[in-house]
Amino acid sequence: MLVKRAPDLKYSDVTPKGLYMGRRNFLLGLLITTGAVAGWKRFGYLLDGPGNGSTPTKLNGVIKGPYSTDEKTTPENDVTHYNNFYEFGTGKEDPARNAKDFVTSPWYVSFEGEVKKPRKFTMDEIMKAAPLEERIYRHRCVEAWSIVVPWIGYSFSTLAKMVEPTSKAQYVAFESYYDHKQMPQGAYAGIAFPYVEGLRIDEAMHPLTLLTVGMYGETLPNQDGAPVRMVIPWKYGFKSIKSIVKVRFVKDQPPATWNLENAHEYGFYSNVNPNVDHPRWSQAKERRLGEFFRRPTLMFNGYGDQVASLYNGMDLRKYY
Ligand SMILES: Nc1nc2c(c(=O)[nH]1)N[C@H]1C(S)=C(S)[C@@H](COP(=O)(O)O)O[C@H]1N2
Ligand SMILES: [Mo]
Repeated sequence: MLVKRAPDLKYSDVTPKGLYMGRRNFLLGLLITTGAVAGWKRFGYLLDGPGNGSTPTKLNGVIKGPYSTDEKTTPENDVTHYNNFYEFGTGKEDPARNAKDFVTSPWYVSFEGEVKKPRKFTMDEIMKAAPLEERIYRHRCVEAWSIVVPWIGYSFSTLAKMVEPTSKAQYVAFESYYDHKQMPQGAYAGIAFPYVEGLRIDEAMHPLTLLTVGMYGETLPNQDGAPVRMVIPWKYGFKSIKSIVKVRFVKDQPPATWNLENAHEYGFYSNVNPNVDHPRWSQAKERRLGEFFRRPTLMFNGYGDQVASLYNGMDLRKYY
């Protein structure tokens, strides 16, 4: 049975009403009327910088990161208009339309559980914790379409190390933001929210696992998981959880949304594997968005050299 869980803190609880309504002027007025000059620095990024809702802004000082594929990148318009983000509707074009006014600042990501230094990171702290890298990764949805995206971020492990996970931390549980007021279409999606996902600790700490804050040179568009999401390129797309607010280090394998909905079709590991079909369709091939002919799907989505050793001795038909 599915139990709906509520997030500890609703976004509407921590956000000034005007901002919640998506009015920038409210914040400007607030700063001016309260004479909050000191607040300017703190809220500066809300006004002109990362994660301020629907308009992606240019990210400066991005360096070239490791592991980039030299395959042709998918046209940005395809990547931003063919999405899975069920909180904003189940149609592929729904998120682009319905996430336009999604309020993504202020934003906090809480790191908690089996760590020595639990803390909440502000979006500003996340943006500044490490140099931002562009990494061109293949991304493959379990529905047999794929994209090649110049993501921007840095290894999740960089931030994780700052909270000092203990030896009890065997898995990492991720949770997306959910607010039915901002995401009314979620009520019809047929899955439980908040969206949750999980990784084994060694998968989470693998350098390929990207804490992602941007793409195509800019901050993330709302429909692609603003202001911060995960990208795990050797796993099916649903592991790459969007708009995260909570990261919990835990002892036991955590729940994962699609696995909760249908464990028979979606395993916890969900490594891209052309040899293990989905019960309802083949996973042997995929269609790259913008292309006509399907191409063979690669084991671990082509990242086997980097990640195959994580699964030594595991039966990947059993742990699909
Ligand atoms: N919170 C949340 N994260 C999510 C999803 C979702 O519905 N909600 N869909 C997943 C699926 S199935 C895929 S394929 C990718 C799609 O990412 P993209 O739209 O940026 O291509 O996001 C994943 N992350
Ligand atoms: Mo997906």
